[in-house]
Amino acid sequence: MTTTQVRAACPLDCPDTCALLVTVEDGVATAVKGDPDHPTTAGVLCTKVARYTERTYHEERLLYPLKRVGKKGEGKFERISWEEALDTIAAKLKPIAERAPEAILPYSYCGTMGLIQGESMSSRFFNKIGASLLDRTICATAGFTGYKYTIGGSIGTDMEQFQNAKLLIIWGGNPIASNLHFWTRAQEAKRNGAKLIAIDPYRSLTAEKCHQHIALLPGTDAALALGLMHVLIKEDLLDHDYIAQYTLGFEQLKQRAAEWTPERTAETCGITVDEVVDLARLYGGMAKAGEPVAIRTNYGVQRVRGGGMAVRNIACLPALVGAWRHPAGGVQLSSSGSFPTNKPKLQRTDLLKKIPRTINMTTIGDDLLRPASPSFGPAVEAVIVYNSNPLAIAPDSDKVMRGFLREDLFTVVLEHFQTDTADYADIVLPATTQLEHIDAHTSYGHLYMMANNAAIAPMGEAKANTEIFRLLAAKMGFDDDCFKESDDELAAQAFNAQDVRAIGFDWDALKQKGWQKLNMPDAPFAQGGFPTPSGKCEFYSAQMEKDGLDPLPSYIPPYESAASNPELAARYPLAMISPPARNFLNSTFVNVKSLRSAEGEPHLDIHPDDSASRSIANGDMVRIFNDRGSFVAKARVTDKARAGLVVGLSVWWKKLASDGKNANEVTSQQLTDMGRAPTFYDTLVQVERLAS
Ligand SMILES: Nc1nc2c(c(=O)[nH]1)N[C@H]1C(S)=C(S)[C@@H](COP(=O)(O)OP(=O)(O)OC[C@H]3O[C@@H](n4cnc5c(=O)[nH]c(N)nc54)[C@H](O)[C@@H]3O)O[C@H]1N2
Ligand SMILES: Nc1nc2c(c(=O)[nH]1)N[C@H]1C(S)=C(S)[C@@H](COP(=O)(O)OP(=O)(O)OC[C@H]3O[C@@H](n4cnc5c(=O)[nH]c(N)nc54)[C@H](O)[C@@H]3O)O[C@H]1N2
Ligand SMILES: [Mo]
Repeated sequence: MTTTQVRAACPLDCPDTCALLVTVEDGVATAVKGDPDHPTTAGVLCTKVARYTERTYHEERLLYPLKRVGKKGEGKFERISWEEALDTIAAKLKPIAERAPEAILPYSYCGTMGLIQGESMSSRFFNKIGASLLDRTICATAGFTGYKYTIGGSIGTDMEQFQNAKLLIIWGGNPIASNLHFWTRAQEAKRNGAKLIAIDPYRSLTAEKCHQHIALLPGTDAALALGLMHVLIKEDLLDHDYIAQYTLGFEQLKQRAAEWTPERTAETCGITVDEVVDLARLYGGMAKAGEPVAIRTNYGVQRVRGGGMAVRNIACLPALVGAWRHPAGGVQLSSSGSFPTNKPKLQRTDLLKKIPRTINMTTIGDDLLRPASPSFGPAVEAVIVYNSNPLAIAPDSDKVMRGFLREDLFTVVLEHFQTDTADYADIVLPATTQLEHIDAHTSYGHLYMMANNAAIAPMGEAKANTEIFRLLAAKMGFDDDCFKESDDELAAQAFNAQDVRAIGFDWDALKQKGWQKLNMPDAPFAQGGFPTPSGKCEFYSAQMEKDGLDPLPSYIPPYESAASNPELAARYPLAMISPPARNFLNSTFVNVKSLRSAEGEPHLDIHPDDSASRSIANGDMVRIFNDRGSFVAKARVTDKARAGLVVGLSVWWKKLASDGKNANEVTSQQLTDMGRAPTFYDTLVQVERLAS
């Protein structure tokens, strides 16, 4: 028997981007382990990726191209050859490409985070056609934009520093589920005497393990940050020198923050005055004493109407108290902006003859149903889905389904499995998993460039996304050289080796080593140097004013809350959030039995006060509904959800739920204040017990 160890990288949409060691015995991957030498992975994997071979060798893996023989959505397919599949697709796309190229729409997100199997050959293909551009907003663009206005880019505290913090505020994140290797460091900080505080409307796995949990109302984080600024300024818990040298607009900010008394803040956030004042005193007081105070803020705060502003306000706090002076101080939202990637080269944006229209992936529900019009352009006639599962993950799901049901829509899905979305495809193409292809990776949690080697041969007739688009390009008659580049040739262009951060980047060397840290300072903004227009942390942003936004930190209430929409709240009195379940990765892994068993079935956490008034007992089946739709779940009566809030951990495959539906039946297509992002956690519902 020959046994080898192959260096790989986890492709999942998670900040940790782990370095993997894959054991291969006679061509079969038998184990996936965390690389013990990689500083952030440190030999540990989450439950999901430890079972990656179970997913790769799953008996339901798609191994051959398929064509639909049943009705859309029914899931009846028949095996066809690659030749037939590619010919069918090219024959459909060619006339559309000639007549109305924007009627062709790619739909993809982060099923893999790889720079190569993500957007490289696929973008070249769609750019050459002149297809509609896709605004990839479904996750992070609200916070990205709010942070950019303030800090200048997605750069923050190095993940490898958090264990040295003395105060750690986990703000709108559940790292035990979604950022495990940060949590390891948070625990180390705790052992070293740090205080951990969670800010989250739900007592998540993480909030439960922190010293303090501040359970504010969803969508009110921007107000809490303003209240903290108020107290910091009033009690002079400030770093005047840092403010004077490295920030812009303090005097205006002071006036704005003056409006946010602890009383008003507490009222808006549904918490106590003491919670506001004590948190500000602790944060400002420790910073003043020279202790490292750090904030890890995540996606939980962003999925509401004012999500961009919430992140912006939070990002102002470290500059006020001078927390950036310490490597273990500051704030981390995402580290993605630290990587000098070469996306224009990988994606060949220069192939575009003109800038096509852009369709927002968040509003796919409306956009697939939209007829041709002068403002919209042509109706969408063909959609090619890869690295995503829109039927399960996009908001206002009933509309998404109705769009994909259109008989005149031609749908191609590149997938590992027959997902909810694949059921609506005309042609399904089998894609390789991370063990079967190569890729280059950045991370949005740490600072390592990562390489993934192929560990095994493709399963069945599966092909890598890149190869599928290469073959399609040939069928379309595209003979540009860029469609002939191999995955290795693509990966060699992944990072800009002239950039000081990636100096010496060499793909062959990276493949051998597996990972290489970016060349970055320990404390990125200790001496200012913010990549904003002014070079400072912008409390006042002229760019925001230009963009029609309030240039100062402000509070934008949710679309759907008791305070902002009492009429709606009279009918739908409960706020619903649907954050990630620990054993799933968005909708990936829901079909892996061992992981699904760990989650059981779709649940709804509901506070005892709210269940009692509805005669709901623990374990009852309940219907969750609003004007957009409904879904069914099993009630868990628990005070983990604050009163007035219900929590349905997600994202379930619809077809694996008893009613064929999931939480996105009730979420809306309304967009955030900035970044054109979804508002998954800005949803009012009613809940009723199902007659048994
Ligand atoms: N196991 C697992 N890991 C994942 C994922 C997964 O599905 N499963 N998904 C990955 C992806 S794509 C992403 S974007 C990240 C997301 O992971 P996180 O950044 O952790 O964000 P969320 O899970 O959206 O929300 C985290 C917490 O925010 C809380 N929250 C909800 N609304 C609010 C609010 O208004 N204010 C505050 N302060 N908190 C709120 C939720 O209750 C939840 O406990 O995780 C990644 N990692
Ligand atoms: N209600 C609710 N909805 C949510 C969220 C929530 O918290 N609540 N979270 C939102 C967030 S943060 C995000 S990021 C989105 C995520 O939405 P998506 O990016 O669509 O993520 P997944 O649901 O995991 O689907 C990814 C799919 O890509 C496939 N895939 C993986 N690798 C490859 C590959 O190499 N080739 C091909 N062809 N396919 C591949 C997987 O099999 C999987 O089916 O969901 C959003 N939706
Ligand atoms: Mo995400």
